[in-house]
Amino acid sequence: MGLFSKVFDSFKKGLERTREAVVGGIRSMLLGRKLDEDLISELETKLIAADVGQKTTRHLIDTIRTEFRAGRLERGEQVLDYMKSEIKRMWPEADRALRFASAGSGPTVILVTGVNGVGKTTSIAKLCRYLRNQDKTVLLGACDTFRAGAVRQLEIWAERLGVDVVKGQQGGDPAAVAFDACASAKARNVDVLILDTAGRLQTQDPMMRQLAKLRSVVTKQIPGAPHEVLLVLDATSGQNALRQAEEFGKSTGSTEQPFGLTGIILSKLDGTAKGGIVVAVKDVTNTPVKFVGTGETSDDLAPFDPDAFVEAIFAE
Ligand SMILES: Nc1nc2c(ncn2[C@@H]2O[C@H](COP(=O)(O)OP(=O)(O)OP(=O)(O)O)[C@@H](O)[C@H]2O)c(=O)[nH]1
Ligand SMILES: [Mg+2]
Repeated sequence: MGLFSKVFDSFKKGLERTREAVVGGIRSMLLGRKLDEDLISELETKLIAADVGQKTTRHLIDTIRTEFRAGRLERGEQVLDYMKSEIKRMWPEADRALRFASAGSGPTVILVTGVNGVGKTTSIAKLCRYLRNQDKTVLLGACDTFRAGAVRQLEIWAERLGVDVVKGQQGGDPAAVAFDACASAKARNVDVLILDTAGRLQTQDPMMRQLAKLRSVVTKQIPGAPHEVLLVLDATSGQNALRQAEEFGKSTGSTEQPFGLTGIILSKLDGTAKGGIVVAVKDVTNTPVKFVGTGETSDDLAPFDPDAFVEAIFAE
């Protein structure tokens, strides 16, 4: 199966609830109808309900209205196609790929963060599998020393995936674990080190400072690292996820340095009818969604592909 169709299938599966509950409604509302001002207003309400965000909804509705008044859009069917192409145009090609250390300056370090229970550890297992499928060697660092059972959870994944974990003391300093993990990744010459961190609220200052400290330890150990700082957002939390993206994005951590998020993993897309949030995240942050999680196994991760996403969400 080609990569596009594989990604398309996983999006289609993951977006089933969104498609049925929300986009299905938009489709049946539009099909067979002549476009008029009433239909445009109905569409606006549905798009807001689909969680695609205020900004994108406004953009779509404004352009549809302009096209309608100019006589270029006349029927509901045309509106569907028009929305598809407009939404696809939102994402630039360049910024979605994972950034790796340049040759000879490795290992690549990926730091994963987010609030409690959003799916950080599971996403790390998925990412690990994804990288292993590309023949990369991976090491995990268990920097969640806070929650009892967190290290064990990561170890269970690591055993299944056949990779090693660097860990420290329960309750110990996560930055110390990060230090050891970097040293070990260098000594073993692995391609990628992924660091798991404890869940934290963007409003918890000490926890955010701890994260900034961890980050600077990594940078001291491996210049240029972390190459990726990925924020995991739980798609089922809707508008709340958007607020987290905003806050983590501008969180200073060390008070003078922006924290430097490089990407978003949007998890649990399979468990929600709020799939439109992929579009809304683009609205409120400049941080690209790099991956989406569509289930609980290590295979349920897909690189975010706007074309596949839009085709899947509008599929019949
Ligand atoms: N359906 C579904 N469930 C997911 C997905 N990703 C994670 N989960 C589930 O979400 C729950 C929490 O996942 P974790 O990976 O432990 O989340 P976490 O962010 O590491 O949690 P803390 O370390 O406690 O902050 C688990 O039951 C996972 O199986 C996903 O994409 N889809
Ligand atoms: Mg965790």
